[in-house]
Amino acid sequence: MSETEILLKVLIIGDPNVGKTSFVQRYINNTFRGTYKWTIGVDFGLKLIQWSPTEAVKLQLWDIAGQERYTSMTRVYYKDAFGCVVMCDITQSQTFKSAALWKKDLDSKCTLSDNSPVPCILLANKDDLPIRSVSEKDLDAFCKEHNFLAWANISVKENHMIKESMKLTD
Ligand SMILES: Nc1nc2c(ncn2[C@@H]2O[C@H](COP(=O)(O)OP(=O)(O)OP(=O)(O)O)[C@@H](O)[C@H]2O)c(=O)[nH]1
Ligand SMILES: [Mg+2]
Repeated sequence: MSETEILLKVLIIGDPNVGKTSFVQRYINNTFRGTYKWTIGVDFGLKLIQWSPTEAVKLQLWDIAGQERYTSMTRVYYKDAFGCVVMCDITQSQTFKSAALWKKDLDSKCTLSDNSPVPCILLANKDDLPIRSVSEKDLDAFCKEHNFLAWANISVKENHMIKESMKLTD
């Protein structure tokens, strides 16, 4: 039986230090490193998902450095994206404000081929920490206001909701 393989480009964006690279490493290699080494430009990850006996999906993850929001390179990185994860840190309310700016930046520079917005989910990382700067009610409202398909609390450190989050649609 021949197998169909589809390549899909998924962006991972959000402020520096929210855990984007950690998320990609956890999702692909199931590893976690407690120290911070900021990304320069963009890193890539590849995850193969067996969708059905005859169909495989290759997710090409574009892990974009948080510092890049202030550069014009984002337009180049966003090109041909099929979906997007915007990540924030539940202990840092500023990272939610930035998530809205990242989403605006994406929507202003990139759409799907039918001109509709690139589907985006919001992941609130570091759920293992005791400090919470944004309530779940606020997150619901934030998602509706900024047109995210869905949101989830995750902890890359504790491997909580990582695989599940990549299947979120609503
Ligand atoms: N407590 C806790 N720390 C985390 C979690 N995920 C990531 N971190 C830590 O947060 C820091 C930043 O993680 P990175 O994944 O490098 O952040 P980034 O978003 O890729 O940052 P830039 O590359 O600068 O954009 C590191 O010290 C991680 O160990 C988590 O779920 N819980
Ligand atoms: Mg990084």
